[in-house]
Amino acid sequence: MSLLPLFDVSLITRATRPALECESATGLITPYTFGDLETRSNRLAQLLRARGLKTGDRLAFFLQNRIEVIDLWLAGAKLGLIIVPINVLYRERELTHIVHDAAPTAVVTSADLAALIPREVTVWDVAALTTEAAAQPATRLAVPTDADTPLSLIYTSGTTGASKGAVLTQGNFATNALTLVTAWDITSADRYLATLPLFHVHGLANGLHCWLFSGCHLRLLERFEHAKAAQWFEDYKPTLFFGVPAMFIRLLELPADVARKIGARLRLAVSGSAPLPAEVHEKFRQLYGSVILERYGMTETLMNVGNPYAGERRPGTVGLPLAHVAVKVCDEANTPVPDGTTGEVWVKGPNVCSGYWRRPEATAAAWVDGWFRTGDIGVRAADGYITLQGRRSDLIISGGFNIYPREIEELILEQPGVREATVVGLPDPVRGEVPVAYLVVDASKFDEAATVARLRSQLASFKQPRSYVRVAAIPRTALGKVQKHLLKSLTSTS
Ligand code: MCA
Ligand code: AMP
Repeated sequence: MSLLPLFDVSLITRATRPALECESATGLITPYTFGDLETRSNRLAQLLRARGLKTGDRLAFFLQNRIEVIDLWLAGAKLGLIIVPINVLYRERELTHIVHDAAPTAVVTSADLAALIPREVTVWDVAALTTEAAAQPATRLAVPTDADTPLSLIYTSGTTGASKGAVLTQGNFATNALTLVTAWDITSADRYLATLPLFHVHGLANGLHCWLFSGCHLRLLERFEHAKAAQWFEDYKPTLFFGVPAMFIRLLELPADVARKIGARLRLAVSGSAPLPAEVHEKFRQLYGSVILERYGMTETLMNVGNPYAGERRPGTVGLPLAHVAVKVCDEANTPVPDGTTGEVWVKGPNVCSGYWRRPEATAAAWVDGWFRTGDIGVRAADGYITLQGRRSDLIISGGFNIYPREIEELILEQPGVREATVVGLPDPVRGEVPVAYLVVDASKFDEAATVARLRSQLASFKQPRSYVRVAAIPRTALGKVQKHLLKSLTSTS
């Protein structure tokens, strides 16, 4: 199963229907039909072909949400390219790693972001590319593709510090979208307000694809800004909203009468990417009259488990396995445990990616007999509902963005005067968790301001430690393992 026939349900058969409105940073709203999207992506595909791109070549984008991301994605699917989305918040260290690892032909970006891209890779300006594409023939170029044709390399933080590219195929994306459109009853009558970034799978594989397959209407916003949320909901009147818990927590700040009106039109609100606290689920229901549907996924697997659309959406749980996804909970010996017993969640199905880009060892470590080890710890109740209880690794999730402490620790340790560094996630009322660094320093050599400046230039904003706590020693077990739980209660010694 490749993607184009599924996209064509909208691109071709709904060509004259309004498909999309894009809001620019200045508030200007531009409408497009599905036919416009077909033509724009055909012209872009012609240009990319003329620039020498062929099946299997990588093409990266480093862009805020805008229509050109959709053009690139569709052109990539048509030409069998491997599109590499890059988080716009990434900075020098993260960008250098991704361009070295993925080796894209070029990175498509905008004038305001171009200076951040490492020099060694070719940069294509998105505005120039779009202007040039507009002069190309509108005829479709489409190479043969199938379920195994890779469509995207999506980087996901690795426990070793360097992120790995999950190789997602057309079949993975097609399975995910078909499953979700069916499970959540998304139809062409829906109106989807898209504020999630298109460089991660929540906004891309769920948001964009559910829209394209169902033929519903989309309003694409550059990014989520909580101060504007009430006005967006009021203007656009969405029936569908997908968000991370931080967004739902922000939405609890709206006045009760506004919330009630929004909730009356909202057919479905879906939360994922991080745990949704049960009290947020309940407060949202009280304020909006809408019961959030929480689901669970990963970059490597797209969506795995979700609360039912028609049945009970149980707070604090991620629900039941989605169609096509097999789930088991295993102990340390890789043996399935009985219901009610905690273990690691393993998944299997056509939604699961084919492995990590050029990382055979990491791939071998994550897959066992065709099952993918998620690293998430959970328990299944007797009636099948799954509750996630934590993670095997010390991954921090802040505002739905993943942070591996090791990556930050490695950079801090490179700074003068730092003898030891450990980063842990502390609770945060909006973002769920935020990173905090605990340091053992040589006070005569350590310069905190210089360290902060260095980290800001090298790593994404959401990875910046909210504070740098100096301690006399990092607590360790007899075997030398850092006891992160003890650090959380430590206070500064200087
Ligand atoms: C976030 N920020 C941005 C952007 N997005 N800045 C510029 N452009 C963006 N597109 C950062 C800023 O650097 C700033 O960092 C902070 O967010 C803004 O803070 P604030 O305005 O207070 O926003 P907020 O109300 O805290 O909301 C933050 C957010 C953001 C909008 C919810 O965290 C977000 O977009 N999260 C979505 C992450 C996501 O899509 N995850 C899916 C991964 P500073 O703190 O320095 O001021 S896919 C996944 O996990 C799996 C597969 C799954 O299951 O879905
Ligand atoms: P990513 O690497 O960005 O794909 O993040 C995937 C991780 O996000 C999963 O392994 C989970 O730890 C976490 N996650 C996603 N959805 C949920 C959820 N509904 N509840 C708790 N954790 C979640």
